[in-house]
Amino acid sequence: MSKKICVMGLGYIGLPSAALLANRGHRIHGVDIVQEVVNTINDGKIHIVEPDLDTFVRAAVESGKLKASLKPDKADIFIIAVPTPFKDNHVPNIDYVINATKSIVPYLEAGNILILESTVPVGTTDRISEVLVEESIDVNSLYIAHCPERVLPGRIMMELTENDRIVGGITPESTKKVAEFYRSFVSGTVLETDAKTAEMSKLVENSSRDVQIAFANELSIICDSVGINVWKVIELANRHPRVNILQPGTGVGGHCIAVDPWFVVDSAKGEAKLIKEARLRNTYKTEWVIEKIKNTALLFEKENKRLPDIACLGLAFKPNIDDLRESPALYVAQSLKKGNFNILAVEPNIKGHKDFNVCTLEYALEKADILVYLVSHTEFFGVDEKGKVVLDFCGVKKDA
Ligand code: SAJ
Repeated sequence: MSKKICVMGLGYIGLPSAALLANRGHRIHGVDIVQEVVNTINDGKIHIVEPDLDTFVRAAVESGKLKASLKPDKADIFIIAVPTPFKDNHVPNIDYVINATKSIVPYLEAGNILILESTVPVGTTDRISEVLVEESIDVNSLYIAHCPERVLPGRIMMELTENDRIVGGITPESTKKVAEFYRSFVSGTVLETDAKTAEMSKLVENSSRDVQIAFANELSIICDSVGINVWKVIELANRHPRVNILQPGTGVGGHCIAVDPWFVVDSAKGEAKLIKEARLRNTYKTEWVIEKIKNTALLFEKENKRLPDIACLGLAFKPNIDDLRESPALYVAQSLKKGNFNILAVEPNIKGHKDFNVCTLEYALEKADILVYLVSHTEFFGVDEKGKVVLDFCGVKKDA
């Protein structure tokens, strides 16, 4: 049955969810605090890049099922999908979640569903409930649950419906009601639990990936120090039926995996030692990459009596996307530039960048003295390196 749904936050999760639900026949009132975002969406356009999202948003707006606004409205279901960053000391900042909650207070009615999709520290869903009580809302008349988003940037439209979902309510009745809603559009399994368990499950999914990537990154540093090809070692070790080592790289970027482990560290009262160390190792890997490039450049300078032109191949936070959020590759290129090295920045997925004259791959291959692979974009495999000095941090030359 068609519902009126108010989606708070029209970013990487809120907008795809809003567009998907509108295309399933629901009436969506999307809310964002940025006027430009609201205008763009109401024009049927998008402000983020994600495969197929433009088609979904255009169809949703043209059909009149999706409208964006700066203010919430009455609805049957409220979905909060706002960012949860951390503060300077890695302590989680849930201000956006709390503000979004307070802003819907005037519109809440008995029987409404309130879903928190943002990734949050353990206890935040209960905190929402407390905030509502403080605002004189009868929370017993609402269904409140956490249903963490789990979609992979680049595959969002697909994974929104195909992934299994976890629903954890503040009461068993809330869990049941919210799970029922997700079952109406998710083809994956909808798993029921309580709010705190749902919150922790989401955090450990990303922490688990961070720890595994840290293992691969540490391995890459060890292999480098003893002169072994890490990609070959991983390929061979992964032939064991119960071993599945991930890929080393320039570091861990994006808005999720490098953030969520800190939420666990914050909740764990000193016990999250491995998770914390993994996070620090992944950050260190990026600094190690910078040092390696600098040393190679200085050696070149010694031999050639001039500083080399360094091609930084890839700026995005992972392969084949245009997303530069918390990108280690971008950080490497920026740090080298700050250190007065000559940088040729190549990123086939973007048009330009404020810090660099982004050039074509062909130009960089011709002009550079040192080629540095930072992101394994498809375009970089098998290129003619013209005998240049090459540093590969992301496995473009795995088999070399
Ligand atoms: N990375 C490696 N080696 C690998 C895999 C990834 O260095 O073997 C790096 C990537 O290059 C990138 C970073 O890790 O810099 C993160 O990329 P990712 O593809 O692992 O994940 P995200 O950040 O795009 O999305 C993650 C996903 N979580 C998991 O796979 C457990 C996604 O499902 C979540 O919804 C998303 O975080 C989120 O929003 O929390």
